[in-house]
This record gives sequence, C-alpha cells and structure tokens, in this order.
Amino acid sequence: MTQTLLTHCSAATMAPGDTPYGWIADAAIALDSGRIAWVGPRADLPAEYDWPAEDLGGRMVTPALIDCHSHVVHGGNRAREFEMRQQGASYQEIAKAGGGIVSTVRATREAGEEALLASALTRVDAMIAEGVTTLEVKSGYGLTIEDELKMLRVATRLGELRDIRIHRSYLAAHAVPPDYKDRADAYIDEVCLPGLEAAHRAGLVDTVDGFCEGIAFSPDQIARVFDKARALGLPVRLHAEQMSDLGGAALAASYGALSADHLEYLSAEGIAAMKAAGTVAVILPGAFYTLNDPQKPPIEALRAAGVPMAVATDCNPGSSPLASPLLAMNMAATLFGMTPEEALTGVTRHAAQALGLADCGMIAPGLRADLAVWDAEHPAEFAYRIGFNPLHRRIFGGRA
Ligand code: DI6
Ligand code: FE
Repeated sequence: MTQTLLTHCSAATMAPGDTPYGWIADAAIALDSGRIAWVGPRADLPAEYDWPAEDLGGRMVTPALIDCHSHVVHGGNRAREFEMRQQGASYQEIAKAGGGIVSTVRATREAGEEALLASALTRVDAMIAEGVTTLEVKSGYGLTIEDELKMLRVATRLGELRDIRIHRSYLAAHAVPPDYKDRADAYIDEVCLPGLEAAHRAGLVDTVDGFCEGIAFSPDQIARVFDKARALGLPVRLHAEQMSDLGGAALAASYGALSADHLEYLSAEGIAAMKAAGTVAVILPGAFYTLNDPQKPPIEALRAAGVPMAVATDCNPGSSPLASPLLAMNMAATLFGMTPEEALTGVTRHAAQALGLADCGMIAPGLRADLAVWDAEHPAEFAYRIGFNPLHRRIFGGRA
C-alpha cells in the first residue's frame, strides 16, 4: 500500500464543470495504491490524508496524456514518398502506383518481430517523454492473418516493456493488399474477418477499426467488418471522411462506434449521427498538415453540436509521421481553431472516451493515478508552444 500526498502544485484536473480546465490553483492530490484518493484545494484537504507528502515545487499537474490514434508499429519509413509529394505527386497517386500504405505493408511483412518492436519503441519512448501513459496502437500494415497477428503481438509487448498502457485496434480493413487487387470483398472474407476471429481468440484485440475511403474500403465492406466485431462483442471505430464523404461517420455511429476519426469531409448528417450515438470525433491535424489537405474538419459545427473532440497524433509513416501529442495539440489549435482547453481535453478526457476507458483522462477520485507534472504555469501553454516539451515527470499507476 503506497499512500502519497502531492502538494505545492496547481492542477488542471480536466473534470467537466464551470471552472475552465477543472483548474485548482493550490491543489493537493492524494494517491493510494495506484489510484487517486482525493483531489481539491489544499485548504480543503481532510485531515485523514495526512500522508507522506511530496512537494512538487509549484509545478502543474494534469492527467497524463492519452494518444488515442496511432500506428506506431510499422516497418520502414516513407521519407522518399514525402520527397515525391514535395515534387507534386499526390498521396492518392502514390497509393495507386503501388506506394503509400502498400509500401509500408511490404516493409512490415519483411520485418521480424524484434525489429518491429525496436522501431516502435523509439516512437513510444518519444511519447512517454511527453507524458503519455495510454497509447492506442493499430494493426493494418500486415494484411495477412499472420502479419496482422504479428503487429498486435508487438503492440502488446510495448506495454510489457514500458510503463504504458497499450490499447490495441484491429485494422486489417486498412488497405487492399496487392495480392487482392480489385478483389476487396474477397480480402474481407478471406483475411479480414477470419483474422479478426483469430486475433480475438488470441486475446490481442481491444477495438476494431477500418478505413472507409475510395482508396480503401466501401461502407458496405466496413459494415461487414463491424457486423463481425459486434458478433464478437468488440467495440468499433472508423477512419472516416478523411478525403471524401462516404457517410462513414454515420455508418460508424449506427454501430455505436466509440469514435470516428479524421472527418475533414464530415457532413451535417454525420455530425448529427455522431452526437446521437455519443461517438467521439478524433481530430488528427498531423495528417491534415502532412497531406496539405485543402479542407479542415468542421470544428465549429462539432462544437456547436456538442460532439466531444479528441486530438491524436495518427503517428504513421505515410500521412502523419508525428510522434508528438504536444505538437498535435498546437496544430489542433493553430490550424483548426480549437481552443487550448479543447486541445488539452482532446488528449485527456475525450481521448479516454474515444477508447472507451472510464478510469483515466481526468484527475478525479477513483481514477488511475496516471499524471503528468509540468514546468508550466498556465494550461494554455501546451497548445501555445511549438516544439517545446515542459514535462517534469510522469506518474504511471501511482509510480514515478
Ligand atoms: N488514414 C491515414 O491517414 C493513415 N491510415 C489511414 O487510414 C495513412 C496510413 C499510411 O499512409 O501509411
Ligand atoms: Fe490513422
């Protein structure tokens, strides 16, 4: 039983309510056996929490960060394609010419499990250094049953080797592999669905994801994947409306999806469906920025409708080689007009909601003691700064 009292700190608890950021200027936070036992103004601390105190030297505490959308497990990189795009080729053209996702599929299939793990760890360590304690990781670059399982095993091992919680999404419906060119339906039947059953049986899946797009899978094909997820009792989420409006967000919402992600081309109907279903909008400014997308996601309409917005890195070798949730927050604010409070909520409370996790994302009694301690004075500093990391230290499950 470890009981600690954090004092001499401010706290952005991110608890909903009338106070922006759930702000407490002079806070005390009591931690008991890896959980938060009490949080509030130090002056209100009940006498029973007279526990060994740790003086945080006036620093700020927030919930630890959550990156709720990443593809950190992948082989190789696509710097060469970036070069081609800078010379005028489009992302879709490169994909059609056998590059794009498919080139990462080749590199991921060729990589051994240890090599995949080692390269993913470099990105995970970058996130840990920014205060991340929960990270979602997708498959989707294997596209054979065995290679998808391999990716999910590597994702699982990330959480065994580091103090971080890994949330795994099965994303075999990410791209049609070359061996199934023009036979997307056969790929769904022969690889995606049986692979999902196998991965679920092996205990490797927390959520099922898909890519609903002209260059990937149609709404009908995604629906078949979601039907299987439903039969297995797994929650779903979807890459939707990134490059065009196929009605993916509304489809996802009709399955009670935890989130719909990207959403640059989201329609008013899509927003209404997400609101009704409680589906979180995951905003991914890194992909928008990298692809030079001409269209922004409808932030104002999402805000007006009261759809919760999360912010994530989409860390992947093609469209978002971004391993910094802090920079994602800055981009969400600067490029999309999200407020600094929305950006911080997007990597804490709403990110937890996008993963279906009720035990993190805020500083509140009963939740996990996953905290970040920062050399910062005001919580708007995170979205304000560009390429600056004020993390002092991270507390994971109550442990420093
Ligand atoms: N949308 C994306 O932005 C990434 N995947 C997806 O479905 C791109 C992945 C890649 O280009 O490798
Ligand atoms: Fe993605």
